[in-house]
Amino acid sequence: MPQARAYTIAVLAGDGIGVEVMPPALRCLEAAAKRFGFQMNFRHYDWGSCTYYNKHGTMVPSDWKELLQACDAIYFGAVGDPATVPDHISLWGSILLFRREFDQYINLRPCRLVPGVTSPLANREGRDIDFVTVRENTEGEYSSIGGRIFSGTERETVIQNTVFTRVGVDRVVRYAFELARSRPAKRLTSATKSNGISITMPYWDERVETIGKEYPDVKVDKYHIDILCAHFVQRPHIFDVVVGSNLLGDILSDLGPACTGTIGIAPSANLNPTAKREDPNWCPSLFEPVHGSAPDIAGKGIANPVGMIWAGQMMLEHLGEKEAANAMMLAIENVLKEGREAQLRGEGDLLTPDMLGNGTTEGLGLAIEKAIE
Ligand code: GGG
Repeated sequence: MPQARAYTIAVLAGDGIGVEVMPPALRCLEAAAKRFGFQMNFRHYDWGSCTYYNKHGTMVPSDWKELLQACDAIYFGAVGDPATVPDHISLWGSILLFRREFDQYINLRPCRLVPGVTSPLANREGRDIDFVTVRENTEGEYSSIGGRIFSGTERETVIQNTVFTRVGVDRVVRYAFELARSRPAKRLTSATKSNGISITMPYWDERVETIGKEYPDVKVDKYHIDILCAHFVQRPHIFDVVVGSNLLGDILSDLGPACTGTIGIAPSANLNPTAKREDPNWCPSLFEPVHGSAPDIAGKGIANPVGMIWAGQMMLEHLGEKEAANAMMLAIENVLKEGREAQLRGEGDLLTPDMLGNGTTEGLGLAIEKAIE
C-alpha cells in the first residue's frame, strides 16, 4: 500500500498577534491536507517572550536545534514583546538565531496586488504590482560584531560592523538572478547605498556586475535605497525581482506590501535552498508572515491572518504540495475579492481593519478555511 505523505511541522506562534493568526492558519493547512490527501503533524513550541522567556530567561531551550531539526519545516508567527523583553534580545534569541544557525540565507518575500485589497497604487500605467524581494538573511548589517566602550561617559562610543562575505553575497545575488530568469519580465533590481556606504555597498555592486555576466538575458538595474523607496511608492509596478542586503531587504519588503494596501497579507520564506532532509545536520526552512507581533493591536482579535496563511501556502509549495498550495492561494484571492464585493453591497464585513473593513481574525480565517475545503 502506498504510504500517505506526511509532514512534521514545528509551530512557533511566538508573541502578540502571532498567537492570534496561527490557529486559523493551521486550520487552513489542515483543510488543504485533508482535501489533497496528506498529513500535517504539528509540534507546538511555546517559545515566546511572555511565555518561555518569562519562565526560563532564554527564548528557547538548550535543545532547540535538535527539536527543530526533527521537523520538515518551521512555521513561525511573530516575535517581540518589548514590554517584557527588549526586542533585540527576543529577536536574536529566536528568529535571527534560527536564520543564522540553519543558514537560511534567502528571505523570499512576494509582493502582489490581491483583488479586494484596496491600494491607491493599483493598476498604474495599466499594470499591477507583482514583484518579489530577495533579502540576504544571514549577514550584512545584522552582524553581532561590534561593541561599546567608555559606557556612561561623554566618550561613549558604539560600533557595529556590516559583514559582506563573498560566499554570502554571491549566493543571494545568484539566487535572485535565477529567479529573475524564471519570470516573464526577467528584470533584476539591486538595492544599495554605494554612494554613501563606501566599502561594503560598492562591493555588493561589484558582485552583481560580475555575476550578471552569467545572465545576459536578465536586465539589471541598480538603485540607491533612498530613490528606490521613492520608486516603490510611485511606480511599484515596474519591479520584478528586487535583491538587497539584510537591512535594505527588510525595509523594502515592508514597504512593498504597504504599497499593495497592507503589510498584513505579506508572507515570507526563510530558505536554505541546498539543505537535504537526509543530511544529519539538516537545516529546515522557516515560513512566517512579514509582519511582527504588533503589540498595538494584539489581543483585539482584529489582526489580518492572511500573511500567516499565505506563508503556509509557501510552505506547502516548498514541501512539494503544489496542488494544495495553488488551492490555498486561490482561496485567499477569492475570499478577499468576494469579501470586498460583499462589503460594497453592504452585506457583511469579512475584511480586517488594515484592509479597511470591520472583520475579525477568526471570521476571515474561517472563510478562507471553508474556501479551501
Ligand atoms: N513574523 C516576523 C516577525 O516576527 N518579525 C519581527 C522582526 O522585526 N523581525 C526581524 C527581521 O525580520 O529582521
